[in-house]
Amino acid sequence: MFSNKESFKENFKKRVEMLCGKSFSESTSRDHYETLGLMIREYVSNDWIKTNEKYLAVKGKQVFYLSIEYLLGKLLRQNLINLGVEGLVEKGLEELGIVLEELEEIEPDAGLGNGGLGRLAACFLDSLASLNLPGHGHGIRYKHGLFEQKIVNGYQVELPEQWLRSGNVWEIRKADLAVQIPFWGKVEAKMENGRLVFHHLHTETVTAVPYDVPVVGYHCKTVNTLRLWNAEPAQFPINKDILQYKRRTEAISEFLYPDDTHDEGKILRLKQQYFLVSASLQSIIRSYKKQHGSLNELHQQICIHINDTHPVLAIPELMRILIDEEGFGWDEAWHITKNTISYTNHTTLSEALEKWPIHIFQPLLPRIYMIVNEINERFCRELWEETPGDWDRIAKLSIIADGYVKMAHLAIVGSFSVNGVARLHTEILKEREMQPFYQLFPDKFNNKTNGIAHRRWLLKANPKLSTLISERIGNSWTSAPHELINLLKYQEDRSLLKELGKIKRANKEMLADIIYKQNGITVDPQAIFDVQVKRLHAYKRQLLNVLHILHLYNRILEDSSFRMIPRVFIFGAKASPGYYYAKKIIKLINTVADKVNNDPRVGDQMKVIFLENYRVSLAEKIFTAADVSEQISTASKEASGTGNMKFMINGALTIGTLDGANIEIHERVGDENIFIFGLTAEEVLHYYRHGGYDSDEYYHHDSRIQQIVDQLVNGFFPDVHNEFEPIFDSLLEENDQYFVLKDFASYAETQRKIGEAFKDQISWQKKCLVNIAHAGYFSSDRTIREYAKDIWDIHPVT
Ligand code: 26V
Repeated sequence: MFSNKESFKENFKKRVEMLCGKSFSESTSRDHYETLGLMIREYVSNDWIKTNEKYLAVKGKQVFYLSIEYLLGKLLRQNLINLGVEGLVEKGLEELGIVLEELEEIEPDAGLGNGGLGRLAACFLDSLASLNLPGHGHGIRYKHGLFEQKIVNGYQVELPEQWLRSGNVWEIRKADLAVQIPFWGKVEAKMENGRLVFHHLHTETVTAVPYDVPVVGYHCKTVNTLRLWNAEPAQFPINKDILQYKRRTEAISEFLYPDDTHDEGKILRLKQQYFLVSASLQSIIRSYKKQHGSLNELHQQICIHINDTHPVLAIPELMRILIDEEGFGWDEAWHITKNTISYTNHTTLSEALEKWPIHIFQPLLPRIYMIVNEINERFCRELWEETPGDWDRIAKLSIIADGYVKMAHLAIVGSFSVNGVARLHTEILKEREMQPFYQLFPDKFNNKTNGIAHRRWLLKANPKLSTLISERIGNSWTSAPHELINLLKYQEDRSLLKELGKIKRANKEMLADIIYKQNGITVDPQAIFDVQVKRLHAYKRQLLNVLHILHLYNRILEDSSFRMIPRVFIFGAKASPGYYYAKKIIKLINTVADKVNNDPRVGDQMKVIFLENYRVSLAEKIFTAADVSEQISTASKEASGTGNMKFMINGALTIGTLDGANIEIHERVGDENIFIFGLTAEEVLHYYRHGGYDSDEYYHHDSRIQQIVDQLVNGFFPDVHNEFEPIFDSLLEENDQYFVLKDFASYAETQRKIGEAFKDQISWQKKCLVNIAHAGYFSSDRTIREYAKDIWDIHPVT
């Protein structure tokens, strides 16, 4: 049906009428979107089946990627591109009077993730399929993805997101593959045939129904599977309140958690985690047994990767299946489990490391708790035998301590590989946060610097730039992103550099239109587009950016000779609904924006824009239109960052700290092509350990800082008295944990240099070109190849 344009058109028209039960002339854009989606699904189904058959036949190792989040965004155009039929379909539709872009608008973003971690999982799926690697995702089919953000009077307001409202063309419900997930109840131990056997009784059981989504590889025949689990009532219990049971059950896959900061709903979060893990493992083991019979060699045939600690219950769940259901002894089961599971750590922030109170864990998952307890006791016994009497060490390493189960400890002890997501992050894990574990298991620790799906973030998001690149270096970079390095040859090619500038300009015009539509503000595409888009967190320091804007505003008002290279400061960020401080920062950005944008004295020198409801599809339009990429986290805090790579590959220049993957970007592009400022991780960690930072000093000795900090509370923003006191206090009373004031001078000076550098457009574009050329390394194809080789031991199946 996609073999040529005419047959596509023919087919499409016929199907619209068949599927929608109306004549083609009466059909709507939604009819067209759905028909096209179903055609694509039908088209890939053959390769999908064949891919699974191949994986069975080849008998090589397979990986199952378990993640509580997948931030997929939209799939329509990416699928067309990967299938190699985008041009044909776009043209064919056009001849039928249909604009593909309008159909894309109809597709809702699949926003089953919070930020970097969930988007990474989505990028990995693209790379796995595109590299013909046998790798499948398992996740939860949340009815409501990440909340929709509205800005009302400068404040964030959250609305439930409704991506499934009109159905989802990409999924197939597989009711026959449903599995049962038990919660609560009691465990009974019995001697049976000379063996202690455990029965989990009086449970409340939930049915997990899989919905499969095809993951289409780029220009290849591989179609992998993302299996998303939906929670549904099992057989209705007698003598129970049926409605309440139904509600409790369905709640499990109702909402994506927007954070883990709050106690309320904690049981539900743990239920989600076990639900994902148990459903995934039951399904993996069932098909494994069909293929292999026994589970003796499980660890040689499959790998189960856990994306952060959220799916760490895979460890005790696999133990449970091996022991309780398959009759393995403890030691054998432990050997298999430990060698099947691998784990990625995504943060060292202590407040983000998961731990579960025993009083919640034990009653909800009694058998799983017993197993975790046994793992812990055996582990502590080993520690004791190694260093008898060293209680301190045992207390530090123990999986269960102080009434909590520490999920990262369980993940490290129960897996064969622990990786960080950028070199600095892995070093901090090894040398500081997880140092005693590193000493114990040095061989488990390894680094896998993150990457991004260049086929989404460049090829799809930025068609103009992609075309220009292909004209110069050929189009094999789409499958071999390191070939982008060949662009370095063109550093002195003025015509190419000018072309680059023109493309950026066109993308900026498109973003300016969006800004006008959403915010009613006109921005000048000639100005520097300076962008910070990411989740709102104190450590990411959106505050540093907005305080600097306030300072520039003060200068414009006070110094009539001061002229700025015009800039548009663009923000996009969601704050966790319960994260009070983050919400204050959003209000501050919008308050500063109001003041700056409405002051005629500022004129065109600057504008401040907060784009509401930042999400994947909006991100695609923002990254391509940015000149400056803000990556300004307090050094040591951002594990990797991936937005930094998305900006880079679209030719934006980074202003950044030596944090996360910024360090590796800096190393590749060199001092000339990036703007680095601020404290190093070592300096930050030294302050944390030994003290010596006094934010008051910076307040008293830098009049610029004093002025902006005072403006937070002195009535400068007249309608919002007291509003920003918590921010003021965080800077002075709480001694500025994130070193905003300490890094201010260096940030301001570096921003000044950026303004200067922008004046020479040819030299600026040359820097952009060098960034694009080096971005190939940060493709998730490279990252996934490293996982495949060093951790999973999986190989392409073609
Ligand atoms: C979560 C929370 C929740 C409680 C409050 C504090 C806090 C701080 C951080 C987090 C993030 C948890 C895990 C995560 O999303 N990490 C991100 O993973 C990305 C992909 O590896 C990486 O690029 C980001 O640097 C990292 O923050």
